[in-house]
Amino acid sequence: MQEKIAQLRGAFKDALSAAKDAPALEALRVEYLGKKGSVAALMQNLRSLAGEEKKAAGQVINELKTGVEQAIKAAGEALAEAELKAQIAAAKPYDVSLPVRTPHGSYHPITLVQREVERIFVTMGFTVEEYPEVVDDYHCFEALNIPKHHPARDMQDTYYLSNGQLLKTHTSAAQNSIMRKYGAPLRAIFPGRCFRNESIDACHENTFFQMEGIMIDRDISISNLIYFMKTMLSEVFQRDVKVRLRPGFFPFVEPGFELDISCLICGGEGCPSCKDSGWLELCPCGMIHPRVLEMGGIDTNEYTGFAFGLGLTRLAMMRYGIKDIRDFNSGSLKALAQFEG
Ligand code: FA5
Repeated sequence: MQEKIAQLRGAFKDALSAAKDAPALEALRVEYLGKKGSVAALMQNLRSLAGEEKKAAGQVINELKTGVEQAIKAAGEALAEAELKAQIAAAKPYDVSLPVRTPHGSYHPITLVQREVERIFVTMGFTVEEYPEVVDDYHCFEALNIPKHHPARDMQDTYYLSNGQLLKTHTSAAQNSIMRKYGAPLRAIFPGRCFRNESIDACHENTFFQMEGIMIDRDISISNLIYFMKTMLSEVFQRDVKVRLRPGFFPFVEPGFELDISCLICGGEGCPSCKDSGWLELCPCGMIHPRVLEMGGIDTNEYTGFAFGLGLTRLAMMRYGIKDIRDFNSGSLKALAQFEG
């Protein structure tokens, strides 16, 4: 019996070193450890032995079985590792420090225009401020001289929240806080997302961006306002743009104006983007109402100021020739990928 076991051990060693791949190893496993395999056959032979001899032979067969199992497992692992190494060696060399060739995305056209306008105003001494999108009634309306039940509230169909707060309808909502934060003199712009319950068409969205600006100092007049508006527009468009100023009513400015820009989509002929008028309402503005300055803690005997509410989304439409405002929020990657920046 011992001799048979020794022979089997020797034969297994030879067969194992000849097995060069996973199927060969599996065949070896079945041959030695399968139900009808060599080790099982040895176990059958144990029946012809008795006593100590049977016990000793049984122990040796078990050792053989464990040895065969471990050797096949180790050979399998060695084979898998060798295969992986061969695959790595065959793979093309890959340098992770190389620059990425395909673009990973691009800035949204509104972001591009916002940055451009910010850059222009920063060079003129303005700071850029941030303000939350959820605000209270006082800041969005009352501090802007729009008391409760004032008809001017109808112009901004508002999303009210159940806790009494609301989604900012215009960036003017930040005026009071910024005046109180910095006092006069003051030059600041504050871009932000605004929300109104609008009927949506080619030039109206329920979610759009504005860029508010205020300048408060001694002897500030409408001439300063016109100068800053013209400078900003000619920088953004890199050419002379036709603008018109007409009277506009906003309770927080006096006098108030509407600054319209000649539609750059149709060249002033009239199209859906400008509601067939040839002009696009872009930037209401005016001299800050003394009551608004007072509510902001500014001494009106000493200081005056102007404010404007630039329609950033519409500016982006004109800047890039985007005909329909709905494209901005469409999430169409094909449309957005055109804007590199
Ligand atoms: C206001 O929001 C005032 N707060 C602006 C202002 C600021 C006036 C400071 C005076 C002094 P108005 O509702 O007109 O005004 O909006 C300003 C600009 O935002 C518009 O000219 C337009 O360009 C843009 N805008 C308004 N509503 C929409 C909308 N639904 N979709 C896209 N753009 C809009």
